[in-house]
Amino acid sequence: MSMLSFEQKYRVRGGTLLGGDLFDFWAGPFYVGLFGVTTIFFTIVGVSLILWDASHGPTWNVWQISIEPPDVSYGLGLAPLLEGGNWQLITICATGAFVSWALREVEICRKLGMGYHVPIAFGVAVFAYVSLVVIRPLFMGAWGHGFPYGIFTHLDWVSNVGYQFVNFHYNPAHMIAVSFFFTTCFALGLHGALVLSAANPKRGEVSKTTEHENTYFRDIIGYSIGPLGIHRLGLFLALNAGFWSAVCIVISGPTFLRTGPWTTWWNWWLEMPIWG
Ligand code: UQ2
Repeated sequence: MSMLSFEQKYRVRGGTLLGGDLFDFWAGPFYVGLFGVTTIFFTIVGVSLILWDASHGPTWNVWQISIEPPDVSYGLGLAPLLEGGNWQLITICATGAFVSWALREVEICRKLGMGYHVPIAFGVAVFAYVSLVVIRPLFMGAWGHGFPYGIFTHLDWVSNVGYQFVNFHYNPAHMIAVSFFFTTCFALGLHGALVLSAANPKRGEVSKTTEHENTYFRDIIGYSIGPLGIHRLGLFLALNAGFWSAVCIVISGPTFLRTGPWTTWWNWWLEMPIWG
């Protein structure tokens, strides 16, 4: 797949954002670019820090390893390496690697003359991560509000933060995010099933086409969004799931927003003057 006949036309110099021609080359099938170099750099440093921190920990059990953020008493200052300083450096490396990867995607879009849908979509996922470990901790005045980097410990963090707001499901932005996640799954279920059933008819029959797909949905619900439309809808639903997730956590905690606990936040509805 890496040497399609039309690659010669598109595998061209230029389109770089930074670094000019210096890193404008490929390593086998992979475009390098300045941001390929910075991605590799942040990844190697970040993973090394994780392993080095874990080597000081009580376990090599992958489910139990956890790199903890600093205690909230360190505020927005730097912490000693083994008391949250590694978490701070790993967060810088992770954000650096994710942003580098997004910018490498932008350079590839520019080379290919494509729209920026892919880096924008990836950027929303990065935004969801950054809102947890940078934006919300900044608003709350301590890096200790970030989540720990461990498989089970990050799940415990989510549970604890949820209960700090009594019942997180009353968070209106959380409701919107969850609804978008469910709708994304529903749309992908419809789409994947439709494509596979059209592409894989019973033995001896030829694959069906887009017109059969359209007709299937017109027959069953009287409407087809179309083969381009379903992908636009999928992108819209997925981006909104990530975006409202970021919103729902950023509005939970910062005191100047005065939003929690989420159960009593809804008192504005009960206190409306229209009830007399
Ligand atoms: C469709 C279509 C596809 C699809 C799907 C539909 C031919 C291959 C799944 C049907 C989708 C509809 C009716 C939209 C559903 C709306 C929500 C919010 C889930 O028409 O075109 O292309 O895969």
